[in-house]
Amino acid sequence: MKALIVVDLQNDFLPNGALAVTNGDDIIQVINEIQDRFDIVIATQDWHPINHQSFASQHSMKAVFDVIDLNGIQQVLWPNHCVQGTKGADFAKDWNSNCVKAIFRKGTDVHIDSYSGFYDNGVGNETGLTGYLREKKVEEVYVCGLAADFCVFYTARDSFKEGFKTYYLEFATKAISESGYEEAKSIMRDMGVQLLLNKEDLKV
Ligand code: VGL
Ligand code: ZN
Repeated sequence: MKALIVVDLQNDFLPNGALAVTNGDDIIQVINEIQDRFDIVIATQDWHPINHQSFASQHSMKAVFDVIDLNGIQQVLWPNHCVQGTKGADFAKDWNSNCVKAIFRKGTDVHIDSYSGFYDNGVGNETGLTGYLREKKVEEVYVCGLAADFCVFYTARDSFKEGFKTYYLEFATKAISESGYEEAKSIMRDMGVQLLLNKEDLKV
């Protein structure tokens, strides 16, 4: 079975969103086009409580994009984003999300961030995604969405680590930082994640 994981395709990561990814909306159409070819479509949803500790607003004397030590883990401080139940946390309205079979919410624990759809940044708590994929007899995982250098990268990395043949859809993701994106791609190449640059490279 082949699964498509659409990572955090939410308003706050689109232009005018709280943590806007440049041209983030450009990928919606291609995701709409390819998603029907997969046996299962799964979404992740960044879903933070209002006082989440990854928010710069929760730390005095700190600014957005500062890096701090949060309970022993390096943490980039973000603007408030994807707050539970807000419009910013909703899926992009132009995305046909009707085909989504399961949604895995992450970043719900106030004390720790969760870039990956599989487990939090401390690799403590699982979302249940691994178990779900195994239950559904998934062997190949295709990852797209936002943002390329954070949640899409970590989700692809952990999918590979969990033993799934993993494809990272470069044509269906956009990055927050271009240098971070280059580094993420080089790590994935070295690991064995398959990077697909163009839609035509997708043999599904
Ligand atoms: C993300 C930063 C903070 C992402 C989520 O979806 O890539 N990035 N929260
Ligand atoms: Zn977040």
